[in-house]
Amino acid sequence: MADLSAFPITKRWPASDPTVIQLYSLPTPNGVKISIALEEMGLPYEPHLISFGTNDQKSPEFVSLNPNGRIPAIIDPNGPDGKPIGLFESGAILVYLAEKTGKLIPTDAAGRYEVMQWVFFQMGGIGPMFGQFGHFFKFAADKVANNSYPMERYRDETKRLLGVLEERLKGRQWIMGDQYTIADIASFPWVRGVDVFYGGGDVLELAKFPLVKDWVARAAARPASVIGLNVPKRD
Ligand SMILES: N[C@@H](CCC(=O)N[C@@H](CS)C(=O)NCC(=O)O)C(=O)O
Repeated sequence: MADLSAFPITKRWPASDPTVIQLYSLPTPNGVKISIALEEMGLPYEPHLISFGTNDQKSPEFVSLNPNGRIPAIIDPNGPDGKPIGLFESGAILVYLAEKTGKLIPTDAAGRYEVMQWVFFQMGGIGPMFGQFGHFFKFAADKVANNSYPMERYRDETKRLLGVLEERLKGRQWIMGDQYTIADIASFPWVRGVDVFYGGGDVLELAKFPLVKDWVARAAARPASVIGLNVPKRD
């Protein structure tokens, strides 16, 4: 039986089955990347709900696994050399899981770097910029009522990034062409999120990005996404 007692997070969120991957998350655009990938890969895992309502992500137990105090994070009891490993940052977790299973990533070296490039594009561009757009458009709209600059800046940057995706998807079903990969899983929940969570579809003129819209619909309809988009279940 795997021993996860070295991870203080397991005191507050105990593993009922310590032999499977422990996922600490919430169904947000970053959180669902990992549940969707785990579902696609068919890896057994145990989800633990990290509630923002009670600031669980800043608790000492959670911060012991992710010093950055943000979801998602995992523990894999069967990490490299058969030893348990804890990981945070969704991009790092996606790459780890893809390399562990050999799934959702091309087998050739050039293809692997190409996937990494699009995963990093999401991590450095889409995630932070779309997140700031959502902040100023939805959550802090009252704070910038007299200054349209922050909202406009992130709206325009979000649209620019959507344009980059639109261009990439010309003649391609998925970001890497025929193969569905962690690059799609990294990005589609964010594009879906600016519409579904933030209600920004009209302001961002999503209709002007038809290939992106169809790609999100295709990715979200996959059986693994239908499940993963709602894991862990909210209270
Ligand atoms: N770069 C990080 C970002 C993680 C992140 O921002 N997570 C958000 C949810 S989508 C979060 O935990 N927010 C809570 C907080 O900031 O307190 C990753 O991709 O894992």
